[in-house]
Amino acid sequence: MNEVTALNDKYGLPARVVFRDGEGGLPFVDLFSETGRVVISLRGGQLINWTSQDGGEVIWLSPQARFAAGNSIRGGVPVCWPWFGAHPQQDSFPAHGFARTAPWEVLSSETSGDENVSIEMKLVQGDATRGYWPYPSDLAVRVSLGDGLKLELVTHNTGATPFTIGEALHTYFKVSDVRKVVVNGLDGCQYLDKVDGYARKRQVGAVTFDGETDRIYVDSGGDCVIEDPGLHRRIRISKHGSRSTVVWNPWAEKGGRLGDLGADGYLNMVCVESGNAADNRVSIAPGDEHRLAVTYRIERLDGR
Ligand code: TA6
Repeated sequence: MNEVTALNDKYGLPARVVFRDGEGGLPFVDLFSETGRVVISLRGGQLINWTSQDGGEVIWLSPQARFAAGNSIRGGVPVCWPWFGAHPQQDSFPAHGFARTAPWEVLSSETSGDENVSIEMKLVQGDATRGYWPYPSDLAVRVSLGDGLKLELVTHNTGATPFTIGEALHTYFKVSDVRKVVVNGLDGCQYLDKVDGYARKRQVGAVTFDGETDRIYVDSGGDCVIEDPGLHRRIRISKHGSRSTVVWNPWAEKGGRLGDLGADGYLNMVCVESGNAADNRVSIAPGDEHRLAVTYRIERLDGR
């Protein structure tokens, strides 16, 4: 019996939770609700698309995304764990940790009425990952589709020593034209400007985009809102257990160099990432859990 068949037998729910062979032969799972649909890759535990009944495509996936083993998938919601960005000591370690390229296993799936459907997955750790992360730990992701889309990232310290993580749900949102959107909710927040040598600056007003933008806003726990007049919508981002917000758009030159964003892909995406990075990394005591939760909701600008 192949993996997808076994997954459907154990966790599939007809017309609501359906496992299938996706791009690159990766096991994918589709979650269906009357409010929309999400697609998840079990490699990386990564949501790769969310289409809302009333808002169209919300989470962006690069047309040039690579699904081969070892590659991170460009777009969706990559899971950055147990560090964010470059590893603090080991240059050879993968950027944003190893969770997003590792296999994940399904823990459970469930539905509640026609609107709510969810799945819980767990990172597979072992000999292949211990060299990166020796600490006994569990990492789970829960994806819940219903009134909006909720993602939860739960780290459990199952060992006898404390450890410190950096993390983020590195979400790529689809926008009409990044030059015409703004991100509200970060006014007054301090940020590290990666485009300017990680200089510490303070946000004034809304975040706008007219070039490469790569900022870690620290001590930023409030809602953010992506205002997109071109798509007649705003996307509200509400979070708990996350003190950092990362805003990223590579713009044309870096976007072209990435090789999997497409020539003009930068125009139709913006990352607003909920995490704990830089000053906000999280220390977890033995036996304790840390939960990062974020909910995305669409609001129509034209009142429809
Ligand atoms: O979250 C922003 C960032 O750290 C950028 O500096 C850029 O590296 C981006 O992540 C994408 O990283 P990736 O390793 O997925 O190409």
